[in-house]
Amino acid sequence: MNPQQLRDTATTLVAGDKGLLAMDESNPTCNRRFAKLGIPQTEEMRRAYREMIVTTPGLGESISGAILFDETIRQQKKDGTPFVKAIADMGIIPGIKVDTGAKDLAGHPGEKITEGLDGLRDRLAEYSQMGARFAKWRAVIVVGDGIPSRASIEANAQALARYAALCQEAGLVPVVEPEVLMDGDHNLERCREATEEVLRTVFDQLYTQRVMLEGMILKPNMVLPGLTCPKQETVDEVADATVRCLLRSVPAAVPGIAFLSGGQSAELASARLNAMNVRFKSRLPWALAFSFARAIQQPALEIWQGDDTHALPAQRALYHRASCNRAARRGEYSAAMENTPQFARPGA
Ligand code: 5MM
Repeated sequence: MNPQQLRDTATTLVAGDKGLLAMDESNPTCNRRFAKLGIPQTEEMRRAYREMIVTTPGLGESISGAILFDETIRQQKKDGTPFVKAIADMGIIPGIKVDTGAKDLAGHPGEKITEGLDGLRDRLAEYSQMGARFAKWRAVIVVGDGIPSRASIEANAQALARYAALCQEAGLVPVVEPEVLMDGDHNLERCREATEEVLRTVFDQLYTQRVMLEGMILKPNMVLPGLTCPKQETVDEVADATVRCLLRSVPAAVPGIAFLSGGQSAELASARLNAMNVRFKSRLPWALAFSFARAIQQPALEIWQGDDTHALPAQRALYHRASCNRAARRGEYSAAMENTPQFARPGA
């Protein structure tokens, strides 16, 4: 482990107004998203889709790091250029998802535990050799009747901390992602309560496992009402609740917080991130950035539809969403940007 290198990588990932692009959907998740649009669920289609993403001109203006899946980090562009090189050539730091998925937690119906610690040291060494400089692990916390349980919170927090310690040993910056799901009719306060408990437990475990906080990134959910909760708070109320929760639970030594989008619409995710930066940026110890998958990719995927003749408009949509989120980091995003052609760089 080289502490200075870890610090430098973590700081670079959240520097300025850039953020992360999560393009680490596992094959089942990617296939599910393809199936909804009638796109064939094959390895070649997944490769072609990822090629469309990594060849988007100007993506590096807004994106500091891209999280890949195991299949993707081993793939190349049609001309033989490895994706890792294509990404690095745009000034984007390659990263890798290293968990092997959320499974049912024994004895706790409805709850999940993320797996992937077995053999992780060797996998990290391989990914590092392939050019990855950071890694990601996602824990899934379900909110419902009587859950999340302490068992699920503690087991997931301990796995996140053990993963993070192994990453730093291997010279990779851990992106620590405890996701409190939006699914359900719980209200914003319930999400705040669960998120705060989860984050406090995660940082307790990170301390126990001797993880260097300056060399990591936190990737949490925003504090939101459940998707089917009748009361949906305003953008500013969500921003306030999220920042208040983070101030109570995230140590100042962490360089950056990069939110997941979690199923919010792309526009809402940008608006909420923007509101946090408008209202609090100058008073926060850490950067507030993004690490979105759906909220950056979904419009582009819907345009691409598995047809490479749609690549250019799809890339425009991707570039546009990345640019909107870059503006949100500065606190300069507005709904009006959704209709301006200013962000349409690809092929402009
Ligand atoms: C929560 O998912 C992460 C962020 O994506 P969204 O911004 O769409 O919420 C993402 O990195 C996630 O880990 C992958 O897309 C899904 O991974 P799996 O392993 O579930 O396929």
